[in-house]
Amino acid sequence: MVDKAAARKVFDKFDLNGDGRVTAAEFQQAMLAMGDLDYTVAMAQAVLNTKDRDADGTLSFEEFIEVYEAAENN
Ligand SMILES: [Ca+2]
Ligand SMILES: [Ca+2]
Repeated sequence: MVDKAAARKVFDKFDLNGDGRVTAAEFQQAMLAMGDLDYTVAMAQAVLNTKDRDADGTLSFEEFIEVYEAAENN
């Protein structure tokens, strides 16, 4: 069961421009900000590709939850 409030806080950190969508560039920037300095846009794009269910090129909050959930279970 996902803690949606906690996931929302993380999502807000990733959604740098606050438009409710996380792009690959935003995803990478957030990973860098969290100290993962080797994280590349290509890596962010790979995550995005597997979770972007509606194929709009960005992660919505609902799509992001899956990433969050996967990270939590790691
Ligand atoms: Ca955004
Ligand atoms: Ca999407």
